[in-house]
Amino acid sequence: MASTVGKAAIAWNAKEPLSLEDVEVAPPKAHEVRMKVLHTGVCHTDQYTLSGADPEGAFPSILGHEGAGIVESVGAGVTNVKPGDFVIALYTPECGECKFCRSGKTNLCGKIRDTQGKGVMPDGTSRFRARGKDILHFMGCSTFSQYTVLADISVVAVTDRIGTDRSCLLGCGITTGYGAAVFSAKVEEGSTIAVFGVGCVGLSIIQGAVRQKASRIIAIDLNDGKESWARKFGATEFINPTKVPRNKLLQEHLVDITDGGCDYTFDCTGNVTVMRTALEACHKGWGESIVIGVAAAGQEITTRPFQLVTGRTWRGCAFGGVKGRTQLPSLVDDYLNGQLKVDEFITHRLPIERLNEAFALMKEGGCIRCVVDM
Ligand code: NAD
Ligand code: AHE
Ligand code: ZN
Ligand code: ZN
Repeated sequence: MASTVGKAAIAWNAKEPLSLEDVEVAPPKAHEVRMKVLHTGVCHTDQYTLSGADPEGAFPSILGHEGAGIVESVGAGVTNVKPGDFVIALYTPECGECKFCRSGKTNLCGKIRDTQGKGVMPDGTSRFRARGKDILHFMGCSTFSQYTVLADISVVAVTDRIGTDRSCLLGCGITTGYGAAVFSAKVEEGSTIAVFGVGCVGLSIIQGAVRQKASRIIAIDLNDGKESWARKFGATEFINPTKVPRNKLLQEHLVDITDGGCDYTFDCTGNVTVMRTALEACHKGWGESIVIGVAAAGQEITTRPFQLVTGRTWRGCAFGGVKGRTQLPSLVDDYLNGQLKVDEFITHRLPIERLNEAFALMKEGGCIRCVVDM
């Protein structure tokens, strides 16, 4: 097999716009898959890494981790997909064999995590070259490229009846929020929940909580424009933290209006002060706060240990606790059966040539998800 050349949006350095250029993409080695990316979403985490805040951020690299496309070729020993299959890229792979996968306790497969975090394939090398230099991979996906190479355990084949412009969003934001509510927190019927940050992830938590029949879903965002979004997805209340009455702390206000606190709270902002508020807004004795937002290098969370002594639980999850190869096909079925909203998240569409504009849209606050046509 030969290298192929396609366009990719390269992040040469943190804080710089991506540069669209030709990239040489080497053929897949054993247990690797070369994928023609057809659509990619742009997640807040791409912006976070490009901003330089990610301790694992390394450059030059090809970002993007919310992508779907078609298998172009496979290396030796690949049995789970074949050329022509429609696939979703998985930044949380699933090998089924490692200690993590066998534990039944987590979706955090450990098989390739070390090399993935260093921006290389499992054999320690990159498949991308541009301007005579090796370019790093990102989150095992690099979907801001027309062609990318992934480990075979980092792809799942799904029916294309959904369309790759929709299935790409199941590669991160929608699955992350929905999974956090349904599979990680396991929100129960009648629960009171609070969601901090009404982006794609927060709206997906709301969608999951509606499915679990939560009775109060309190959405919280600094942007008043998010109220109508939250209510459209099923939130019962909306709070702008800057408008909390009588100079109360937001956590005190939430405890007041919920007869002692929330059953579940979710941070989808990546702000460590918000994470504390979310924990302290939980009900004494049983409330659980789930951290989803990613915080900048050097940031740490604090609270009084008494908050935990008195029965609140503080935890987090990645990719909603979802095992991609096992569970994503059924989420696609849910979409096809009308039980999972996906189309509603797409506020913008751009061609690859305008991918940088997706980051500007994210900052403006009116964009839930921008789908990029590769
Ligand atoms: P987004 O930018 O679309 O949404 C974030 C929302 O939070 C915005 O509406 C913003 O106005 C709001 N916000 C920011 N600061 C706030 C504050 N102090 N109080 C209240 N609201 C505030 O982002 P997204 O794509 O939905 O991602 C949300 C977070 O989750 C990001 O940190 C992202 O990196 C992270 N993320 C984590 C995972 C995971 O697996 N753990 C997966 C996807 C995204
Ligand atoms: N690299 C960062 C952490 C970034 C992070 O937490 N990533 C999430 C996915 S965000 C998707 O939008 C994740 O999967 N975490 C688990 C993992 O194994 O990376 C840092 O702080 O070093
Ligand atoms: Zn993401
Ligand atoms: Zn594994």
